[in-house]
Amino acid sequence: MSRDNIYAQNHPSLGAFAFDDAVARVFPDMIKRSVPGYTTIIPMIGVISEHYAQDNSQLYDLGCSLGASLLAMRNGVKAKNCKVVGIDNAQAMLERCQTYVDKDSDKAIEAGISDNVPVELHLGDITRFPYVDASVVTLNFTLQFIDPDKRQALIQTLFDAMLPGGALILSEKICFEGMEQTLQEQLHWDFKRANGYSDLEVSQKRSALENVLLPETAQAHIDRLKSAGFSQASQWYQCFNFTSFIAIK
Ligand code: GEK
Repeated sequence: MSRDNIYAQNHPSLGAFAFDDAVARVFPDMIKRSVPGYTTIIPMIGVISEHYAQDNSQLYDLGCSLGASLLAMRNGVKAKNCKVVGIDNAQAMLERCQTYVDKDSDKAIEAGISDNVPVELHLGDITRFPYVDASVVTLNFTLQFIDPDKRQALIQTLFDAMLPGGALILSEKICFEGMEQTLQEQLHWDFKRANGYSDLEVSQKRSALENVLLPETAQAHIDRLKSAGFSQASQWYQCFNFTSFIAIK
């Protein structure tokens, strides 16, 4: 796995963070060392997918990157006649994702698994995709990159495309009211330093993400999910300022 050292040198004119080729190349290392709880959340997405996938339905992974959450979904599903659909608008990410999916398919063939769930990858904007018959929808740290004014419409589209009893998994960096913001933010930076990032890397990455990754409070997410119509919406996981929600139709 290539090590992320994108922000290790001083960048005098720092551009906004983008999911380009340099990021795609180091992404597995970057996300594991930057997002507290990521390595717990991924396998749990498999567990949740197994529970909520319905026969003859689609499972969607929005902002699938290199396919970590997508493959957890694929390998969790036990329901019959399902398909997993991954969507991402970064070509560099999706091309690498295809190679991970192919490796996963080869492993299944070698293991003699004949009913491996088919995967379809689409290069495109998650706010414009024609979703249908969804039993499980995952946004694993993706909604935070969508224009806040478009978030309600996206969640509503997903709710409308979901089958009764379907589940939406939403993982996000969140913000807090008052002193808790400072506390959680500092613990996140400590986490990054404990994982080998320098102060310069932490501070340059923070500046690059400003106006690109826009966190909201946990309550704002719950309110949005409820107002879209989900009968139940709650946090199932939190580590510092990173959390995951589950919403049931
Ligand atoms: C994982 N789920 O490893 N349309 C499509 N894709 C988008 C859009 C958009 N409008 N905006 C951002 N993306 C993954 C991790 S990363 C999270 C998800 C992170 C894509 C973007 O290209 C990137 O691949 C992904 O959303 C977010 O479980 O880097 O913190």
